[in-house]
Amino acid sequence: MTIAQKEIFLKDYTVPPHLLDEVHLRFELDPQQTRVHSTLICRPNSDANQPLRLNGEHLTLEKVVLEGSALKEGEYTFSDGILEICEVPDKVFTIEITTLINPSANTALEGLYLSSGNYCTQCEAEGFRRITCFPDRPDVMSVFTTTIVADKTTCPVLLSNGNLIESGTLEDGRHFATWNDPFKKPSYLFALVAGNLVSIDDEFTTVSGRTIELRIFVEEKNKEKCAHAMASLKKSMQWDEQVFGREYDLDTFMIVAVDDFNMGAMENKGLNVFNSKYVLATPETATDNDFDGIEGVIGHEYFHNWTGNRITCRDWFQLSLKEGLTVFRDQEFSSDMGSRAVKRIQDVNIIRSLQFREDGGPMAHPVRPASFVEINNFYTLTVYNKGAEVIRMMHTLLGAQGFRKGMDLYFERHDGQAVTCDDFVQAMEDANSFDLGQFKNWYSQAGTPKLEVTTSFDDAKKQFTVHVEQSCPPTPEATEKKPFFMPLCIGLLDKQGKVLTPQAASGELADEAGTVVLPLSKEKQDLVFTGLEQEPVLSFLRNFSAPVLVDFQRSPKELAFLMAHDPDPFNRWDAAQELSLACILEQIDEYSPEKKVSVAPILIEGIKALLEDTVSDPALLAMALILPSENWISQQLEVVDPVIVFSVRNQFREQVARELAPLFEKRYKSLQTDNPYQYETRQVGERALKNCCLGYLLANKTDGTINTGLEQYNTSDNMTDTMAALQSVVNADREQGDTLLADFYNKWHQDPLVMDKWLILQATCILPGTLERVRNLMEHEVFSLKNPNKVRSLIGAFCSANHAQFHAADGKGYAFLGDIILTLDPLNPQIAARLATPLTQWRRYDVARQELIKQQLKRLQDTPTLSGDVGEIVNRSLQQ
Ligand code: B3K
Ligand code: ZN
Repeated sequence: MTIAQKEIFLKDYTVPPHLLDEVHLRFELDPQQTRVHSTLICRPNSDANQPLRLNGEHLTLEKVVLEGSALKEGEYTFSDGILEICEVPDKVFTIEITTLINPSANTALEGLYLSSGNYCTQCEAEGFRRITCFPDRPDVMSVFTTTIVADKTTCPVLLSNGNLIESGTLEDGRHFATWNDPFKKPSYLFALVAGNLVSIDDEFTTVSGRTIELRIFVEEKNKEKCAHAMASLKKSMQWDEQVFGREYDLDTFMIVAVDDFNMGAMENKGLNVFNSKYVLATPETATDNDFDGIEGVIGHEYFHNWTGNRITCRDWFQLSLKEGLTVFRDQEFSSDMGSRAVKRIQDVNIIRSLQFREDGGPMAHPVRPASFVEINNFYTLTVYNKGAEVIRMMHTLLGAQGFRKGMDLYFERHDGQAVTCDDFVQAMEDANSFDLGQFKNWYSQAGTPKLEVTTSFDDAKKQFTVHVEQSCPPTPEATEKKPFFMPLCIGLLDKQGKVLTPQAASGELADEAGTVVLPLSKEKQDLVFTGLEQEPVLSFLRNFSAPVLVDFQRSPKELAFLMAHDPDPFNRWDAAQELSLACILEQIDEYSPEKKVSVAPILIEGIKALLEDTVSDPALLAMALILPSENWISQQLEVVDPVIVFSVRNQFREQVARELAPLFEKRYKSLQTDNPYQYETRQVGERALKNCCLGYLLANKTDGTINTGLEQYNTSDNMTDTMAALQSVVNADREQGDTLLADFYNKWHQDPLVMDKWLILQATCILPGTLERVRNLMEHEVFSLKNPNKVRSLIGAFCSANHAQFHAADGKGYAFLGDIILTLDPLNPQIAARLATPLTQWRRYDVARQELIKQQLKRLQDTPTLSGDVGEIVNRSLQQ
């Protein structure tokens, strides 16, 4: 049975029939019975007198008052999530609505809910309609004034968007606070927080000399863990001024950390609500990765103030307008704060391993989707990360200055508006007199383009030609694809490794690193370079200048040459990846359980050179030592057997570890230090390299290697080294691993974020028996199905990162996930739908696994009470 679902189309967009001049809200907070009074000053937005339609879900409607008189039954209807009042004045009018909601029963974590006893809200995308009846769409923007009334002892802190304009005490131990946000905003940016919180305060002086009060609100026990978040916030504010000329606009910027949150964080105007994972950190409790993540997410949400809040989306199809752009901005911020090349490699890994997979599956959709059933399912890698790549390509095509001109024009034109991706591109075009017409195919076509590349050299003409042929596979929305327009960054080297400064026959010149940016627009195109004495070595798609797959046949020797000589750090790393990928694929091809995997000598030599390299950035060396991910390897295969992929990659790693054991040990030792922990680029890179070496040392299972891990665990004074040691031991030896896990639990069981790490380590353990372990951990007191971080750490990690065991041939992993989705769906459909992602990929596997996965999908589809969230994923997955 297929559940009928309501699909919404971009082509059906119409302007809102009513706009709002003002919104006044009054919350009387109570865990079970919160009453919300809202007063809306409405204005008709068309000549034809249209009924007033407001969205309202999961609430009790108590009262509707139109222009001062209460409406009686029959004067309005309220069904299927719509409150409709047919007879409304054709001039400005007032409507008052009273609703009753139950925050304590809200396990979906959308709308108003409780986290650790504190009230908080999540309204994007459509959570506001769970609070009151409202035109809950992003193109209805208004000024909000919010009064919160609550018990003074349990809720000493009362927060909403904007500025505090009044507060005071009421009878019965209650108090109130009134907030006014002078900037017009859509309902999805509304926020309310109330509870027992403390704040860490600081300030920032803006470029124009205004002092902004910065406040981070947390539970009392966490107040020592906010220094890094605060420092990151100040850096973000300064960076946006320097790089984009954007100054903060309110007098206060507040962040609240909560433990129960469906995603990373939320950019509500002046009052960001964060998953505590992206706020709380000390060297003892958080890893370098966590510190990176906090800096990036604090930046991301802060940057939304201009790209998202001041200028917002007209409709949810335009989500990438704010998300792709803001991801691009946070990527640039992190690149400027740390190592640019490392950041680029991390971002490209996400695109290749995860976004390409999405693009190749049943959930594939363009950066600007054309339709959806549940918008929450479209907060995807495509909208966010591919969206950021699309912005990056414009940056590459127009240059940093041209891009900035486009951004300035965009802000100037659209401040205070709800706009479309077309408006953004138009600003870029107009500011630069650059035609981006064909470029817009990136917004409307799904799928990963593939470039087939060959080269030729004409001795007589001293001419080198790169032949490029682009294609894009069919995706659910279209079979025929128009060619994409993209920048190709290209470099040439001579056979001795010297960097050449090529000149394109079309006129483009190389920059100081020898990179030429050439636009590709045709299905088949020749890129010609002139004035070359000998045939050069091509360095193609430097810095991953377009989100495409490249099919360019190169010998291991050529890849090793580029690994050693390419001046583009990204391409040096990429050559290393491609070489290991080729070797691993060859072994997968020849796989038999009896045969030992062997590593090609040229690769061993390459890795040896990395370990002996004392000049390059240690962070980059660490990245180069990591073998291609199982996801990325799997994407190269016609039919995937995840058990074989894991086994070959793992044996490969063990073999490298064995052959180069003394070098791994030497490098590991050379990176030992007595310097106290600091989160600082050089140290982070050195720790990454050291811990990468540790991983290899323990992968070489000979006597005594485990002791190095045990020793690091016992002597470490920071979570980065502790986790690296713990992970290596847990994956090497069950008994010793269990001892350390017990010790770790004793030390940290009171810290939920550290316990998330404890769960992830166990869920991703490569030793046999992990599914059983995961099942047992679900019974453990630290686990809760109601907490998204716990679900992601235990179940999400097992199903999406432990490929070999999740995809065990007996299908038990699939059945386990099916059970969990069915249990979680009624509680939190958004998280349940996310968990279903691995099932969408069923077509990639062998027939036996396909059948087993389909059984689970059908079982979900046959569940009459299934949510629209999960239903959409399941239906799309099973569509032919
Ligand atoms: N805009 C939010 C995401 C909201 C997700 C709603 N399901 C966080 C962000 O991207 O900054
Ligand atoms: Zn965002």
